[in-house]
Amino acid sequence: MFDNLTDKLAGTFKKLRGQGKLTDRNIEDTLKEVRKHLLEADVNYRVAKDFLEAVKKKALGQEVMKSLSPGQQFIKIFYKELTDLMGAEISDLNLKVAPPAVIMMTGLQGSGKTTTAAKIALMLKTEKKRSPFLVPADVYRPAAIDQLKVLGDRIGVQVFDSIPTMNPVDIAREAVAQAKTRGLDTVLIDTAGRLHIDEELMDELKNIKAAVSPSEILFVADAMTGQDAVTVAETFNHAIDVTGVVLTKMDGDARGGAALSIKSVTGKPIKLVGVGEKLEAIEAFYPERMASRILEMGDMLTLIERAEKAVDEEKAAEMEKRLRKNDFTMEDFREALYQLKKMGPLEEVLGLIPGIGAQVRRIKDMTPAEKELKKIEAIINSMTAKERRNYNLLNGSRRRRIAAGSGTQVQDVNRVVKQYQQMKKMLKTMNTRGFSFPGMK
Ligand SMILES: Nc1nc2c(ncn2[C@@H]2O[C@H](COP(=O)(O)OP(=O)(O)OP(=O)(O)O)[C@@H](O)[C@H]2O)c(=O)[nH]1
Ligand SMILES: [Mg+2]
Repeated sequence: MFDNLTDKLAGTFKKLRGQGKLTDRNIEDTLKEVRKHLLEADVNYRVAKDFLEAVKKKALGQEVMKSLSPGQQFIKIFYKELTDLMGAEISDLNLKVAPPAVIMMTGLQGSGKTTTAAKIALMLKTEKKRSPFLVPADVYRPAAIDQLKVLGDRIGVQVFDSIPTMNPVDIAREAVAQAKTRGLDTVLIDTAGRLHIDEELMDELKNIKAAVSPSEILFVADAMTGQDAVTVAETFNHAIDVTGVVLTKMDGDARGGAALSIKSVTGKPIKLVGVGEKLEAIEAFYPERMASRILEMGDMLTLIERAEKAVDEEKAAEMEKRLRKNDFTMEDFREALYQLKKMGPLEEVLGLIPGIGAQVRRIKDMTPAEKELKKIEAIINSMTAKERRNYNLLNGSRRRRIAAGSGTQVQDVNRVVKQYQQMKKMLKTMNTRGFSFPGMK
């Protein structure tokens, strides 16, 4: 999802590394590149422009934070604005009305209305303990009614028995009446798609809306169609005042344009995203998570925030210097563990670092509790200064001596050496990915 955009942004942000601070000049350069990336990702021109202006204003007004590098500072601002652009908050489906709540699915042909109707039904049934009623109101395409019946059967959800000669408005009205008698609390109306927007379709949707007063009118958009989806959403919204957007096919190689522009253009939140053909493949839309996925930073910002509070800047700077020289020693390792510990449970902290979370999960021994930390310290203290600077000196007999000296086992010493190596590797990974150790510049 949005891989291309993610890579390009990372490339641009990386250039901020090695810069002393954010200046008019490097902010301008960065924004120019970002603008190109956004337009290439098919983000609406005006949306991109407004967005970049907001980022610029914040970046220029940013007070200098000692513990953050320019790249980190910029990413922090960028991330916040990106989240706001997509809606800032999670928008749940509004079903808090006298039952049955009615959800109307709208959108162009092939956008995923029918599939999404079934997905939502399944989600409401399993997660919200609701009893959905699927209603095929597409009487134009011969197989449309059957398509929904098959899906309903598969997920054990009742389907209204639409007859192709019925009028879609009557179908909707009758389905709602039937839902009441059947004791079903959520009616999902699957409307017909069109290749293009036309008056007739809009009138039909308006009439259905007037007949059954849906609490949700969802515009289903194919994320792969980028800005086109946004234009169409605008038209639908004008005509029938939609309540939210579902972006489908986010599992494909959508470029991001639709996801990034649609909220800003229509003023309507993205509520759900479709991430596959399977009926389970639907997720709530979290603007924050999406922004962090786009920037591929795990929860880098949480980490940045904690780092601001906890890291001893002098020590961090010292460590950074050594790291630069690829000279991260056992002593630095010990120090790093203490610094990280101040930010919270080590595993959790490391898990927040992009590209490292997964690595950490693989390393089972990576959670030294207080006790474990003491042990590590004892082991490192039992090494000679030379060994701490060059762990290659730690041969078998030295390791046995160190174990004896620190009251531990050889396996413990081996493990510490291994953890040290892993930490060193991780820091290197962070470096090459354009991130530095919290508090380092
Ligand atoms: N990969 C992927 N495919 C999807 C997703 N949602 C829908 N599809 C596929 O898109 C195609 C069209 O889906 P439908 O649900 O039939 O679309 P529709 O809007 O009801 O189409 P019409 O009724 O013809 O207007 C189907 O092949 C679906 O399997 C999704 O989130 N991911
Ligand atoms: Mg359909």
